[in-house]
Amino acid sequence: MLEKWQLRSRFAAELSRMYGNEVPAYNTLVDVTLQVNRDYTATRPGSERWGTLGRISAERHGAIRLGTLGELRDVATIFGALGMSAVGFYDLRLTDPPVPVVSTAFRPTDPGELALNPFRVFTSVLTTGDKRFFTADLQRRIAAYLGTRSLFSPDLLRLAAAAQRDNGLPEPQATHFVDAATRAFRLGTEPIDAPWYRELAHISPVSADIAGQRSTHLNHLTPRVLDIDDLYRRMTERGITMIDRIQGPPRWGGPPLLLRQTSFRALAENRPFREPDGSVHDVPVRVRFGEVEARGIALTRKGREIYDALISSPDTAVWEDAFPSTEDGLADADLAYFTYRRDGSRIIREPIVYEDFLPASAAGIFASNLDSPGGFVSDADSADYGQDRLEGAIGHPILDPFELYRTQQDASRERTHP
Ligand code: OOG
Ligand code: NI
Repeated sequence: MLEKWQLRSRFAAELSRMYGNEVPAYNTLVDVTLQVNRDYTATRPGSERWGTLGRISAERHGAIRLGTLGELRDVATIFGALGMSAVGFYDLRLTDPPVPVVSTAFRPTDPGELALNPFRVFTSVLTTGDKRFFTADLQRRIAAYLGTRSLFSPDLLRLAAAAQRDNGLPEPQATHFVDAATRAFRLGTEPIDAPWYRELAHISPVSADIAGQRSTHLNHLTPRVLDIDDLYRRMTERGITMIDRIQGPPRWGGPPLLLRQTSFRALAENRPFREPDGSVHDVPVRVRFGEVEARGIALTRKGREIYDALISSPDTAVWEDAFPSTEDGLADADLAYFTYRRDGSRIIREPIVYEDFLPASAAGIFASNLDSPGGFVSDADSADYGQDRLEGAIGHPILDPFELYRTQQDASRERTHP
């Protein structure tokens, strides 16, 4: 019997292999990431407080984009079988620039499960009903198109339900399940309806990527690096053009905060497009890319408010004024989360690593990797895509990341009492 975490860990490894075969620059990114992490841990004693080299070497997040709440329900079944729950609600319609999606992240929530394998997937759903992007006529045609596709085979969903129910799968079902789940996120090979894709791409490239084809695909896969500035330098030295900056706070004198990410644009990939006269020809499409991230300490709501107010400032001094530059200072001011354990008569405090995402960085990732921003039909958005609608599809409440960190902190404190 393979437990859920073993299925998760196999799935993450299979996706990584598939993505590496299809997007070779991803393999370079993973190689350089491993080198940076080895060098970092070798020269910085205590760096395993941020995660063991074993966990970090296997650590990835993926991103997928779906068209409907029905597709979200199916994905929740598949990820549920892998021990991943929906955490956090991200409304990217509110970011600058707005993106017509709402998102959540599927991930393990228990610290023990995260240590076994922390694989997470940022999952977005197209807000087809958003009047700012789509006219009523186009909304109808998008819904009709999406209504006729099925992303996941009945076999895959049946195995997922069985794994969910039995807390894992025996062989050979486990292998079938992981293979089928991996294949569901491969780049499609079926010809794309050219006028339809172009019509959507003209309005919003994200909508074309989501609703312009009959399948979904893994959009990027992100390894975790311990020193993202070093990684950025080494990738640039290898001749890989990264986006112009690292998203998130600048490098500063204090402990790493939340999340810093950067990415490179993938090369254009040829996709078959079918014209109305029936002819099929290759068109270069840039959708898949490579991203890398450094994870730091999880901030409390209070810490997060400061962070959000500063996020556009590249000036290190501004950050050093606003945040205490030591873990003691962050803990005393209740700005960040920690765990506590007793070692003899001493209490040892460790940072809790941020396991989630940031809407501003997510919007930046969407925007930096699309060919054009797309336009607006009008400025009123009456579409209802709140958290409760996603929860209805998923069949569970979306968990609040702050609550998860606080519960972990409080539970660890409890255990230090004799
Ligand atoms: C998801 C973008 C969000 C991140 O790391 O913030 C994301 C997407 O491009 O579909 O992956
Ligand atoms: Ni990402």
